[in-house]
This record gives sequence, C-alpha cells and structure tokens, in this order.
Amino acid sequence: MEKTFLMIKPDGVQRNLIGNIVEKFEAKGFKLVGAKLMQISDSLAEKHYGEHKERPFFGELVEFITSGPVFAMVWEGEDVIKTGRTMMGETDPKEALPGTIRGDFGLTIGKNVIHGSDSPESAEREINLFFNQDELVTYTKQDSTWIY
Ligand code: DAT
Ligand code: MG
Repeated sequence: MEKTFLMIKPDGVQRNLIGNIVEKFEAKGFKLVGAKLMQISDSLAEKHYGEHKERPFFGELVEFITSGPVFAMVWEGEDVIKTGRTMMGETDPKEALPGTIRGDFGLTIGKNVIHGSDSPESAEREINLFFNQDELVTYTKQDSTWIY
C-alpha cells in the first residue's frame, strides 16, 4: 500500500494543530505507520528542501523549518500521496480552498502549516530521510474492511 511523508511544520506545532490535523487523516481512512516530534537540524533541512536550493526563499525556508519542533509522520493508504496533497491545499494558503488544511489554518506562504510529499519518488526519499525502517510499524487496522 502507498505511503507518504507528512510533517506538521513549527507553526502548526506551536499553534496546537497536531491533534486536529492527525484527526483529519485518521477520519479520512488513512493509517498512521510512523510519527515523531523532532527538532530538524540545518543539514537535514537542507537535504529535505534540496530541490529549492537556488530559490531566493531557501534561507528563510531552512530557518523556519528549524525554528522549533516539527511533527513528522508516515501515513499509508490508497492514493495517500495525491489525496494527502489535496487535503493540504495549495502551497499558498491564500489560494488554498476552505476545508483544506492550509485553507483553514494558514495565511502566508512562508508559514503554511504542513508539508506533504508530492510524488512516489519524493515520498520514498523523504520517508527514508526522516525515519529508520524500524520506526515504521506494520499492522492491520480493524476499520480497514469498512474502508476498502
Ligand atoms: P509545497 O510545500 O506545497 O510542496 P514547494 O515544494 O513548492 O511547495 O515549496 C516548499 C515550501 O517552500 C512551501 O511549503 C513554502 C515555501 N515556499 C514556496 N514558494 C515560496 C515563495 N514563493 N516564497 C516563500 N516561501 C515559499
Ligand atoms: Mg514540495
């Protein structure tokens, strides 16, 4: 089953949104297979956002993502990568529709509450960057027969 990497950014943690966001993914039917509160190092931040290295906002992005704890998660389920991105909403919270996480909780692009992998390749890369294999749990959820 497909997995994605989702991360509640320092603004989301400080604004007490962990529970609310986890609840949305649970209620949707996805399965949490790994999670941890962590402080990101500069080097991990630079690797994670490597594709944006040449962008003018790269410095601010690294500074922001390392400015406080983040809540890193791996979620599993059918089409979780694409559906997770839909649930997050557009990158710029001004464009994100109401009902999406960024649409409901964000105002500015620099503090947009949540990160989510955008493709199977980035999901694999990001999961391996943030989690060791032994931090991911394989289990069956009792509600799965009512979802699939
Ligand atoms: P996403 O997080 O939706 O995958 P992205 O990969 O294009 O978006 O950019 C990564 C993060 O960088 C994004 O969540 C917020 C920040 N960012 C993107 N574009 C920006 C901009 N024009 N100015 C400031 N920050 C920006
Ligand atoms: Mg991205």
